[in-house]
Amino acid sequence: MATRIILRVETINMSLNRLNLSSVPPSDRQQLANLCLQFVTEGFLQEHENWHRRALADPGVHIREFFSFHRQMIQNLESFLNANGAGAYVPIPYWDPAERIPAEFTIVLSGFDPLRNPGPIAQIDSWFIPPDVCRFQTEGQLANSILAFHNFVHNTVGGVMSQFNSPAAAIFYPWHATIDLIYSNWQQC
Ligand SMILES: [Cu+2]
Repeated sequence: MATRIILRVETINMSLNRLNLSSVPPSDRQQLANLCLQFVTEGFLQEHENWHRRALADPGVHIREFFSFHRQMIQNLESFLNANGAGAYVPIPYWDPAERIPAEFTIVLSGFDPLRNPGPIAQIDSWFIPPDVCRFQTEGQLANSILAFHNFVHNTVGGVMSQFNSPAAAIFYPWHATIDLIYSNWQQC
């Protein structure tokens, strides 16, 4: 069931060409997961935390900037991969939370809390998949609506994924590639 829904995402979103993380060979996943953690800097974690603190204080920030802020993070990682001879991994594959996190992607930066639950977590509701996603009239409505599910996945995976330092988890990036895929699909409506 989950596979069928995600295949629709892939079909609709051919232009972006994000792969499902589960279809990437384990050796490539290992390399990409390591690169994701090499990309993380202290300053990057701080920037992410600052944004989330601002968004907690002003819910309007979440609604207006949720997609663009996280898209910028994914694009920064993709630029890093391109600059380090790993352009083959661009665009970052997405993770379907209806599938278990691949073992290679359960790693977190040393010193941060390990993940508690590799899933599977939950299916992405068909509201967020074309053609239904096109019923959202504005980016703010879509952001407002996806936020609870996005948070639920972070919190259920647990460990550092449920904290301000969630970008210290390798799976953060494929999970936000999924969020970005939903946003891209909506933009193409
Ligand atoms: Cu997130």
